[in-house]
Amino acid sequence: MDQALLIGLAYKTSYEETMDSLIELEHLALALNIKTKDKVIQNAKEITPRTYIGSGKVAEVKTMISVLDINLVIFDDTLSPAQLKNLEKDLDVQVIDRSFLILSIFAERAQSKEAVLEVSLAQKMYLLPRLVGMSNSLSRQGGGSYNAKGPGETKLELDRRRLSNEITFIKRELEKIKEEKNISRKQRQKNRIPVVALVGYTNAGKSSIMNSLSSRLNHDSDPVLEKDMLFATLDTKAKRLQKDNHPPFILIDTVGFVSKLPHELIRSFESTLSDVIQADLLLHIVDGAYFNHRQIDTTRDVLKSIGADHIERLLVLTKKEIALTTPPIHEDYIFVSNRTGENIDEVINAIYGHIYKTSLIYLLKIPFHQGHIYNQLKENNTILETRYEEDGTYVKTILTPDQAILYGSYIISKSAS
Ligand SMILES: Nc1nc2c(ncn2[C@@H]2O[C@H](COP(=O)(O)OP(=O)(O)OP(=O)(O)O)[C@@H](O)[C@H]2O)c(=O)[nH]1
Ligand SMILES: [Mg+2]
Repeated sequence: MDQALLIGLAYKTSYEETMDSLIELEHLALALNIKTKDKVIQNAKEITPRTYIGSGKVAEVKTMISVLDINLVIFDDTLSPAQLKNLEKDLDVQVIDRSFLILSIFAERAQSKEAVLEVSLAQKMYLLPRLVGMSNSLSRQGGGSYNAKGPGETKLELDRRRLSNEITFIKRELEKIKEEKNISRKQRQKNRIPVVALVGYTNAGKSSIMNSLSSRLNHDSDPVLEKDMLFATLDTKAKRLQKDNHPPFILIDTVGFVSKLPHELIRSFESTLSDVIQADLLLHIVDGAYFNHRQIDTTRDVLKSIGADHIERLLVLTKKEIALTTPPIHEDYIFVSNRTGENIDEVINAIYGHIYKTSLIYLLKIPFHQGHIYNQLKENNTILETRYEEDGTYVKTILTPDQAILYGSYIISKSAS
């Protein structure tokens, strides 16, 4: 097991905030089997360009390394290529940063072809500017458990050109996957079923909510993986859910966020996150038991950076049955427990309230030779009344504004629902 020393700089942040972030870094490290021996915080008014922390602190850290038998130093912020190189030279152990750590976790967890490609792209983009003058850390082969599945065959001697070619190749592959996804998305849109996406900090309980909603709505598909682990979910899963006598919606579970998420990752996860950008409603899931407002802010920031901040958002807190206090949030939220099922029905009602709030009751006349339209309505909508007349089937049903456009030519009249 690697023995690590974690280093944070209290620069424009308080000591407490920096420590919170280091504790999270400790969990991230543990996800890769790296044990944290100690944490160091430097209060600083400025960043030292050469080594990020000041030279006095570097000397102090060097002593700690030998006393504590440290073989890995992890910085909580992204280091520049030159800083990495200088620090390795000064400290004489392997030095990595938070971005590299997160990328390594993603690499270890990625399963689907899409996620594997996205992570690999992010790693290569991270590596590219760091190739020149890079010493041994980032290219080290299987040296530590955390990068066993690390940047893969990317060795130091690999030149920029080869890395650039690989980046181009992966981007092309991802483009193809995105194309395929677009087709299936178009098909979904053709049926105009609203899409609800689960978003939030990693380990907040997104996958658990998906399972709670699925079982409450009698959806008999396999549950998705829920686990007390950072980044348990890396792939997108979609389920079509429907409350009895109500129209259906698509629920999407996807990757969680973490603070200081490497920007390479956000950029390369474009294909996975595209589902979020296209959603009609976001269920923002927040851990209600280990509540930290920073997690809400981080999720908001990431949503903004991927262009999803305009989408309507519903705040849902989890782990109610073990929460000791009521989290201090100044906006509406639903507090649920995925263990006891408390307030899960409220979430379902709130989803319906949001996605179908502008729905109206329509009377449609469907000619007999267009029975497939009636079948489509029966499958996707709530039919309130069916009457067979001489000139066609008369159907009273609830339609969303999108569906009203789609079925426009069959509409005879409408009334508020
Ligand atoms: N006690 C309790 N535990 C919960 C509740 N909801 C989720 N959990 C637990 O919290 C942990 C994380 O849940 P997940 O659903 O995997 O979280 P996630 O947001 O999907 O996390 P990532 O996919 O890793 O981003 C799991 O161990 C769940 O069993 C809850 O309401 N109460
Ligand atoms: Mg999950």
